[in-house]
Amino acid sequence: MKNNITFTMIKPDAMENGHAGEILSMIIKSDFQISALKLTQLSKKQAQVFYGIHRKKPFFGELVTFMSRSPIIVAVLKKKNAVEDFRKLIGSTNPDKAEKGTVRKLFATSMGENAIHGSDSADNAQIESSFFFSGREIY
Ligand code: 3AN
Repeated sequence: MKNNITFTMIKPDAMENGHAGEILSMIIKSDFQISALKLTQLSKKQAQVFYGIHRKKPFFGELVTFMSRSPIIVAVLKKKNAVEDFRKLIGSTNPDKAEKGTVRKLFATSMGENAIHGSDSADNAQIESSFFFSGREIY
């Protein structure tokens, strides 16, 4: 059961705009079980490390500034086929292309400020969960 967890962040834009409660409700109603949850704020340095894979991209500086500007909610979610099902729930990176009813269609304002993160693979779900939570914080 390697692919039964995913990792998510409710990003600064969604937090600032008061959408956290509604997003958590969508997640729970979609049958994801919350295995770990916390409110935190990334430093610029931590955001650079978390998004290290994008460091050569033109939007990297903007991404790091955005992700560190306000507190975020981070969570580990459990469900069969979690990574794929969660990517469906959040929708495309570009909110204009996101399907109706997805989190990004409802709450994202742009490609950069797109409300929510979801891991793109089971391996990354593990890595990203460990970035924020110790083993004993994941239930
Ligand atoms: P996703 O979050 O859908 O997996 P990634 O991994 O390609 O998308 O990108 C990570 C984050 O980088 C996105 N969630 C978004 O905040 C930002 N990002 C991606 N592409 C762009 C872009 N073209 N312009 C600005 N920010 C971007």
